Amino acid sequence: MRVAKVVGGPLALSMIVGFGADDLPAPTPQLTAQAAAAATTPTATTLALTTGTLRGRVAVLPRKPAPPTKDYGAKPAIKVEPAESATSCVWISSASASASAPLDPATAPVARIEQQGFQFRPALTIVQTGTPIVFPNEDTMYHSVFSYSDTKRFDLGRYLKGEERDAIVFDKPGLVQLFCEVHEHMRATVIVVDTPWFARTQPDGSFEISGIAPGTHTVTIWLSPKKQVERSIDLAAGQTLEVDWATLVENPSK
Ligand SMILES: [Cu+2]
Repeated sequence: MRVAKVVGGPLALSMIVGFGADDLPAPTPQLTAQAAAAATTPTATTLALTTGTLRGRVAVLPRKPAPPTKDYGAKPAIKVEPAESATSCVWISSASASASAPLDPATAPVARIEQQGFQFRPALTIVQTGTPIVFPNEDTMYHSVFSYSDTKRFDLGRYLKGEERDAIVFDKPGLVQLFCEVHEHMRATVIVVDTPWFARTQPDGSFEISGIAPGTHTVTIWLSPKKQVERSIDLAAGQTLEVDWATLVENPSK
């Protein structure tokens, strides 16, 4: 049978099901590659069956306004772009010691917070403990990133576009507020969490976290440095749990 011989895998079969045996086209290299890829990703399938997904919406509060942009005395005058839209963060506390262990900074993915348009981008970042973050300057003038937060204190000093600074490793869970010593209006927040299951929402509050171990978990919804809310979920293997917590600020008892 020509059909059975073409390529293996469910993708290839579903794509050729509409053809009669006589008008079946020869498989293209691209089709073969797709089928091979589908056949060699059992890990993703296994993960989907053994873990769960949390998806939904949470509230997003307006961000506390930063001080107004001053005349910083730059010549020519700097062009300050609008700050990013406000977002929230969601994370799921892990009861598993291995999942909640800090990442090894040597192998952890490096996060990035740019200074661009005289704003931090992103303005809100969530990372797992142990994650290094780099702070590249993408503007044409000096920035000087620093934090006085107990969770992570550092001061990168003044540097220009293209000048490298070492990554900062965020090695303790907690909240870090970032500032620029040159531009008083620039603000950003980093949330460091002891869990691999976290998300930063879209500006409309939507989010999705996958790969979560089944069980009963506490979900933390971070809305501002002074406002976070907890919820409990029961998640089964293979389940996608849909939640709507968009109004939880108005109804805190809900
Ligand atoms: Cu700056």
